[in-house]
Amino acid sequence: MTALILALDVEGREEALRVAGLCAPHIDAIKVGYPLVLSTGLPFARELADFGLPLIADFKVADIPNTNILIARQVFDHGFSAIICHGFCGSDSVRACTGVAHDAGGECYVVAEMSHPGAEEFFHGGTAERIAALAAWIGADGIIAPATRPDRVVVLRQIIGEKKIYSPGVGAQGGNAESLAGLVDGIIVGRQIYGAPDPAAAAMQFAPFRR
Ligand code: OMP
Repeated sequence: MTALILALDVEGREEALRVAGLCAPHIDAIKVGYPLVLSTGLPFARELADFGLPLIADFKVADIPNTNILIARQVFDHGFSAIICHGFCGSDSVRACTGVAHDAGGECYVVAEMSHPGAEEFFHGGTAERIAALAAWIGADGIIAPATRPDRVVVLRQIIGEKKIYSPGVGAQGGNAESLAGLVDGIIVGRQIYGAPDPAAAAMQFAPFRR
């Protein structure tokens, strides 16, 4: 099964609860990032947890190991089940996030290659491959790889083997879920769902893909 992860990039408590409430029966996890946390505060995660879905903290953590540890502790102390960190800071920084995640019984995902056009400027040329290898070697739970470039997901899959791949870029960024079938463990979808007139119906459109 491929999970459907809602990127809840809305601002404010009311809108977040509205969209999450409508979509909860049709999704497998909620990803929370800066737009929502900066507008509500981290403790809002406890309210979202009431929907009974895993919460993924997308802070793309990218700092020295000690700061990564402090950030990751905050994340897991507030009820998240997974954290996303960057890989380009190196093995010690990734190990810091992964260690806190695993101590808390959670997971850590490492951004191997981003989905937007500018990502090619730095992630291509071997960097994404090196980050994926690092994620596997450190014992992270998986990587983030671009739905906008399924060919790159194929390459990164060969490196990380059976670890999970979560893939953003479906919908608003031009990627489509069908091209990722059988390749990834989860797709991350934001605007196509939360920006739709009927977010529940938009989420339900991915039902065939989740089976
Ligand atoms: P939409 O483009 O609205 O579907 O949202 C995609 C979500 O995935 C946003 O929360 C992005 O911040 C996130 N994302 C990417 O779009 N590209 C990446 O390379 C990595 C992420 C991420 O780590 O989730």
